[in-house]
Amino acid sequence: MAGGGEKKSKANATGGGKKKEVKKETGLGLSYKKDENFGEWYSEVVVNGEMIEYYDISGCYIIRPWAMSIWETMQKFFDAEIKKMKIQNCYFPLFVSPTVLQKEKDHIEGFAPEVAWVTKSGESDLEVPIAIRPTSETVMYPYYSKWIRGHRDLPLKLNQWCNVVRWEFSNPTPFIRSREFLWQEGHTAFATKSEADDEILELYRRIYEEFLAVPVIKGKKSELEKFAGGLYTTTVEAFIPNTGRGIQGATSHCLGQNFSKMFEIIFENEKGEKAMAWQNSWAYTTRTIGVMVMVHGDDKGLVLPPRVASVQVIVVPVPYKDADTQGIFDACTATVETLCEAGICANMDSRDNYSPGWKYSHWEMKGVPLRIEIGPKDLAKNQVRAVRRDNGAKVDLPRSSLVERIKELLDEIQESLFVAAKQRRDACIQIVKTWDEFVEALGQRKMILAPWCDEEEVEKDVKARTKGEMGAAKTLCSPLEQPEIPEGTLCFASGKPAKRWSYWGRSY
Ligand code: 87F
Repeated sequence: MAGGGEKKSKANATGGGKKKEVKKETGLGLSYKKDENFGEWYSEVVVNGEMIEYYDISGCYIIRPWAMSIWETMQKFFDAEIKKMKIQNCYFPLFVSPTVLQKEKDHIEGFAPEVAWVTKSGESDLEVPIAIRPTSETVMYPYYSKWIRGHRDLPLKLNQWCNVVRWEFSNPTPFIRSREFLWQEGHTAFATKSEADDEILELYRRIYEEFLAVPVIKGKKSELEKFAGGLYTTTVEAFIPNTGRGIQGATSHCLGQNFSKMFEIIFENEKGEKAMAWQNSWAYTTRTIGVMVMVHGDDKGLVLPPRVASVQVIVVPVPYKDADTQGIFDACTATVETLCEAGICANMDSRDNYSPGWKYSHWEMKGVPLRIEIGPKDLAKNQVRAVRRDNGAKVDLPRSSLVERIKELLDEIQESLFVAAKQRRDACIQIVKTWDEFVEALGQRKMILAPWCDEEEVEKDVKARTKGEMGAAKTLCSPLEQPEIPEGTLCFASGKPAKRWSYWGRSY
């Protein structure tokens, strides 16, 4: 099918009886409801909200300006923060030679089916096929080996913003699981044992909570779920109440000396002895945007937190019959100017081929946090009407104190999106002590906090015992902030003494 993606056409074909009234009236609106068909709702909302266009290669998506600007906002924040930490940006090639890729063979083994290869140039076969990076350890670390000679070369702290390709086979979803995605990957090397980077994990938390208004839990991955190449993995975990699934939001690995052994990242320490570097790596991806859409979006479309919205305020003129149309348009123009001068991202929708009602639906679909309407009555009273996207609340504001009030409103929206999302997430958290309670909570799509013996075999057993149509349960993380474990607390699954609290559930 030309230019069409798998999901989009399906959405159009199977819309059936669930079409909403608004769609008939305006040609806008969504055919699926978030609570009724979450998967189709999500596909529709990212397309109709103009974030994504489907592409003719499955699992690949066009990121449109409306979504790219969100990525750029997060990138600007994160990039400035890591520069304060003396982390430097660089760029390594997209292509990996097979010999270098093989170097990491122990843990590449499980990942091998996902590696994409270039085998031809034009009509002729390449002498040696070339892999496309799924991650850049094997690309970067040979050069770390070359550049790190003495202890004065350390620490080496590099980051790159780039795309990676992982040829996923299960259920491609825009932002959440795509075959090509954007990320930053940080790779640091130190002279002494480094811990997985707490500072970076805190930046990831801030991206989710302060920018995307999505609550996350900082935690440590289990042995089964960690990156096999490292000593341990930390994570920020989000939760999608509608599907009852946890989702890894970003990750930071303590690699120990595993890679420096493999790649011979060896330096002479202060005593003149040979030593191996200690390493961390960490990443967050465009998945962040998908999580935000899933958490905040509603039946009218996207709901963007003000801090990441490229348009924070949309001003819509509401002319009426023979009222002073020019006066209304001038008031709109002046309002946009005033707001922009104050650093608020405001725009006017001055198109004359659409009605105000159509424009309301359009900007609601795109998730703009605040709408300002100016009609004849507002003009006469020297006021504007502001309408919140998150809760539909309407308030009339005098033009004299507009900037302060709009700033307050945007802050309030940002805050209340987070509070509401946290309430919904927390309502899904269930503390369980026994297997029966666990099974019941899983059936209710909960994010389960349970005392655990922290044994790999027991997690494998839980997976096996919960296998089914919806997918097995696994650990999401052990929260870094651990509730107390009273003496004698037993593991919910094995009955052995519990070592720590862990979150469990189905996941993306
Ligand atoms: C897919 C294909 C080949 C994940 C893969 O998390 C290799 C891999 O090594 C692979 N999928 N991984 C693990 C990535 C680990 C690590 N890399 C740097 C990160 C953070 C950034």
